[in-house]
Amino acid sequence: MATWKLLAGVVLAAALSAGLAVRAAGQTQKQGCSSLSSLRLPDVRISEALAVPAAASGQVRAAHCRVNGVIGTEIRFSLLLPDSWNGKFFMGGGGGFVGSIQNSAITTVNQGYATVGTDTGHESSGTDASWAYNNLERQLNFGYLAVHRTAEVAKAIVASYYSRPASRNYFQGCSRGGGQALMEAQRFPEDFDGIIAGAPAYDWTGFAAQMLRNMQALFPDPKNLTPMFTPDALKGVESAIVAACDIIDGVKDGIIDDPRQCRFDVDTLSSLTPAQKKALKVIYAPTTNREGEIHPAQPFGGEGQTAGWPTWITGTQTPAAAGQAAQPALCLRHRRVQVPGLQQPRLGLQHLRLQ
Ligand SMILES: [Ca+2]
Repeated sequence: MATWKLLAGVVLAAALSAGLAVRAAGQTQKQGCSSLSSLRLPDVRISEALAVPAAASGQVRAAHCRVNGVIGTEIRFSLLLPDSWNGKFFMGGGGGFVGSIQNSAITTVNQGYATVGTDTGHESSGTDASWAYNNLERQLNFGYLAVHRTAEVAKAIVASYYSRPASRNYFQGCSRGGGQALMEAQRFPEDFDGIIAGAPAYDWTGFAAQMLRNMQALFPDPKNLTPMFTPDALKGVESAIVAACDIIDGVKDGIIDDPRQCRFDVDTLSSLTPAQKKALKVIYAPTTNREGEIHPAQPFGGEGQTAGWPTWITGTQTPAAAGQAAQPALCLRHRRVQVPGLQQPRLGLQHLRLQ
């Protein structure tokens, strides 16, 4: 009997204790959110710590504590700490040149993850790289440091807020975010337990050289930045290539399974001008400098896709084309690739010499 009483007492005490702990945790979290604004971390300024109620619609629906802040000079981040935490942390990457706080894993907060995103240390549109000019700190932040520092700071805030560190830490990103993912895996393998690298733009220097080379071919006169190819012309190129190479994989379905197997002579495209053919031959060739290949050739296929060539290769309008031309020069300078003409880069096509 005494044993039963003792056991019941222990169970009751445990249940009460757990219940009190849950209530205390809820109260503590709400108070804890606003108190995070006074959390002191080295080289970190917390600009906002706000309890956000649950929402019925939108990307972020779970009730959470939002912590915005700045690391170092200008690495901005936004961390979401859900009221119902699953004990884990999930960081999401950004796209292009980032330039605004982006978090491709932001919806994981609805599953209970604490999640963070960063602008990688500068403010710009995703296709503008002018922020990098003569600013080594921003270049390094964007190159690899901002994601790492944001992860470290976010994990410290998570541990402070929930009174224990996350049991698992994950990262996922696509495009530039995929490149961030691989950079993390290579440089800071302790940061995350699991990493998803989607369509990783990992050879930033290589494809920046390729983009630059393409710009030179497509805009031979730097005073004339009118795109050389209309969307219809690009669709014509794509149709001819698909017609020639679709069947190589054995199935005529409009898809070239392996573009590397495709052989196509652009001189057979009778609707194109000699200048257009010349530019295409450059684009379909590897990018090289005196030391050899910098980046593989652009594969055949996808020329007529709106989100493909017009956006990333040929340009859709004059300002975009001019902007794209300027970006690779900045990237190349950052990585100190020895490309003739780029040792003293200037923002003009006439100064750039790629082989
Ligand atoms: Ca096929």
